[in-house]
Amino acid sequence: STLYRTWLQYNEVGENGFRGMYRELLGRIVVAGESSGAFAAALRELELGAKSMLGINPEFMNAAPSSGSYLRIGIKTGEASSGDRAVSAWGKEDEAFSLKRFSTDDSIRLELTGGSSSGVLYGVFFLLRAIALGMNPQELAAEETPVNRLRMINQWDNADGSIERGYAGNSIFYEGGEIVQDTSRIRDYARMLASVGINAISINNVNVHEIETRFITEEGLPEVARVADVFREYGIALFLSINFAAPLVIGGVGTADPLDAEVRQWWAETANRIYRHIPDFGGFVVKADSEHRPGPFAYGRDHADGANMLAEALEPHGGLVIWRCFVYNCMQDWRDRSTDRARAAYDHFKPLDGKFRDNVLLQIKNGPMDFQVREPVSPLFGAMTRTNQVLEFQVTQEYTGQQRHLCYLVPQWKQVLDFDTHAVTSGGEVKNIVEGSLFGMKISGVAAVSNIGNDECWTGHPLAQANLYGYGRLIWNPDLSAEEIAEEWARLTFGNQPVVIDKVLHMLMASWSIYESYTSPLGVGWMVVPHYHYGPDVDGYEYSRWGTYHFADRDGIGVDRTVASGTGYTAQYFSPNREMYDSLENCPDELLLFFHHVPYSHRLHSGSTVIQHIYDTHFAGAEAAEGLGMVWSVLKDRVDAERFEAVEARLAEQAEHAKHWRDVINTYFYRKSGVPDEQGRQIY
Ligand code: BDP
Repeated sequence: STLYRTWLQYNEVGENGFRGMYRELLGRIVVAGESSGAFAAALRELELGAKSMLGINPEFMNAAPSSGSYLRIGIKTGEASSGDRAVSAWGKEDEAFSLKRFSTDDSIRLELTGGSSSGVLYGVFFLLRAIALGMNPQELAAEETPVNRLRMINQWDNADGSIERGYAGNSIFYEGGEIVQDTSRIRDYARMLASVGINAISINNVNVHEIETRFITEEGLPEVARVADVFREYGIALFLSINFAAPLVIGGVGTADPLDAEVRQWWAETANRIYRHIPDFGGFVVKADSEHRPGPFAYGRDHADGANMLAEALEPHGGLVIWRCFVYNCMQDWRDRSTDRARAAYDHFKPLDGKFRDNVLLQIKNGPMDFQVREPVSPLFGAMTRTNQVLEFQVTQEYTGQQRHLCYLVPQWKQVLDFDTHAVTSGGEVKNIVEGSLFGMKISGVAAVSNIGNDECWTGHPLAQANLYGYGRLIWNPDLSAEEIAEEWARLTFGNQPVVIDKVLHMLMASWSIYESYTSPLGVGWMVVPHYHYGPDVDGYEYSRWGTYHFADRDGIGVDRTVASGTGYTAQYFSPNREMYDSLENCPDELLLFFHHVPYSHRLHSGSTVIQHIYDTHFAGAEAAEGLGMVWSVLKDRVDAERFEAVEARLAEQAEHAKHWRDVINTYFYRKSGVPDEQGRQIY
């Protein structure tokens, strides 16, 4: 169905899409060299695209014809395919591709060269995308190298088939405690991921239960290897989330102490076993000492001890340890105002800079809290200069409407990547740090929690497909704009009709700010129903142990994180960010309540008071949410019924829930503050 095919619709291309020329070009495909692995997948994809968009079956040949048009595909001479190497040895050049055009008067020849078979695959997806977008073949030329080396997706799927923070059905990987027998949907997913340049995946939840702990046993591994085979075809390395306590839970070792010789031996043997089954296994993702997960703290060891122990076991095989920095006290005493969850990652990890082995990467969430609709950038970026880093985004919309509300997240990610940490005089943007060259990291990149499940459209909300697409495209090239990406996605997904593109683009680009305006204000975050994280509950977390507070009382609201009177979190940033956030005058409005506790009468740069801003944005946000549905309704008959109705239903639900948010938030603050709305609108 059109829902299932996402952005890989491959609709028939008409004459104004250069059908004739493309038919000639793809009619003959010269394949230089051996085509195995991702190269073979690339050829299959070309065949499919040519058939579906152009109605032809390309003739594959191994020598160039003497005349006429053709496409020649090959791997840069002397380059091995990346599939033959451990992921730690991949280079960006392996995944690069070039597309060169040699046209004559009556023919067009294209030469596609990949740095490896993966490069060929990315080049083919580029070419097919160009055809679908209606690009003129006479203008085709490209030279692309991915900016980030590791471009990863994290599945939070559980073996029982459920998905932690999944909003699009059940897992496509597991059912009833086992890996699914029929892997065809996993293959379709691998193909989707490869089409936007993803090259790594972890296939199980970071919270590892006993059942998934067994994935690394002699019984579990042949099953995992079946999945690795599927991803390998598309140049994607497979990782597993592991349980730090595995030696205890399944190993029969009496401890999981990282400095214990028996434990180290157990992990070394486990690594040997894994690589016997999966020779190009990517490595481990580890959530340790976080939200009740086991970790090195239990043994009085630090995170470097824990990560290095695993790294040593994987090192002979070229594997990586991706160690998450989402470490904080989730059992704090809410009456004690001296603790601040925002400080935790930096406080834990900054002192360990330089202590990690070369094959350890620290995975850092984009913000210091937890994927809120608005947060400052994590101060860890730039603060660690001698440690490999991976930035973590959340594509699944846990706190951003759970795929029931429209929220295109690429603009948010873009802001994070463009944020200047000021760690160096110039060029200290987050994108330059995670890309690796600024501090000479051995390997680094970006990871994100996936938003897919076994729903027909993969992502629950059909328009949420744009987030998965956009994530891949953005981390391949962080200099693309959120708008360019949205437009590409809209064209590939719905075709090139101007009015459709125009409306979809408008909806996507407005959506993040709309969602923000009717939910928690001015960067304070949370105010959601505990545990589910959907829908408003202003005090849901206020008197709990999770460390997520807004401190609203009758006089004011916000978290004081300044140096002089607050938690001192602002000092974790480099100057001048430190001073900017610390100052009530200079702190940007959208983050005001993240950094400062202010009276409701405090005047924002925008000119309105905090309380009036809350009222105004909530009225306007609910109205704008309703407006989204009206924009979409214009597209009836221009988008197929299946997709039209699916989106229409979600937008109707969003409009209703936005009103609920508006009323709960406005009423709460009206009752707390006693300040009436200047415009006298109804607040309950
Ligand atoms: C939070 C989620 C929780 C995850 C945790 C994590 O609420 O389900 O396990 O992050 O990242 O956002 O480990």
